[in-house]
Amino acid sequence: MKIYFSGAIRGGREDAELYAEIITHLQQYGDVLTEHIGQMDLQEKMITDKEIHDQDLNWLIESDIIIAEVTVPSLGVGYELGRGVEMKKPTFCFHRSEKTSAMVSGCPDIKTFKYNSLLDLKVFLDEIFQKL
Ligand code: 6IA
Repeated sequence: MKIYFSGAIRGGREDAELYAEIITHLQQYGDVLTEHIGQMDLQEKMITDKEIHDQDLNWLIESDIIIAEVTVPSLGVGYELGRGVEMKKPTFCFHRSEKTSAMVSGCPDIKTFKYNSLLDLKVFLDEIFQKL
């Protein structure tokens, strides 16, 4: 199972530690293609935006499922969700905020969950992967 985990990078890194915890939890279910999203020391590298886009799009195409943490708003995450839905990938979004974008929570092809704690989130993830 190839898992595409999506979380904010230029949108803001305040949840980076949480992304790392989610990725560790997801790794029991498969290969997380976007492991770098949880790296605390993520820095702009000598890689062009086109290379980032093309690499991520290839991973998205390769993936079997998309899991996104959308509490920190991110243009890139929104873009990946839209492309993933077009590709008919099973797509799941999680947020702690009261609401998230209507374009996410209102999309019938994205399953959106509000959660309070990492433990809640892990329970949701376990249910999702057990049903696949
Ligand atoms: O708009 P954002 O940067 O917040 O978009 C975040 C989303 O886009 C993530 O889910 C990633 O899959 C993707 N993304 C954005 N920037 C990068 C990136 N930057 N590397 C890989 N995926 C990215 C490389 C520079 C980095 C080392 C700081």
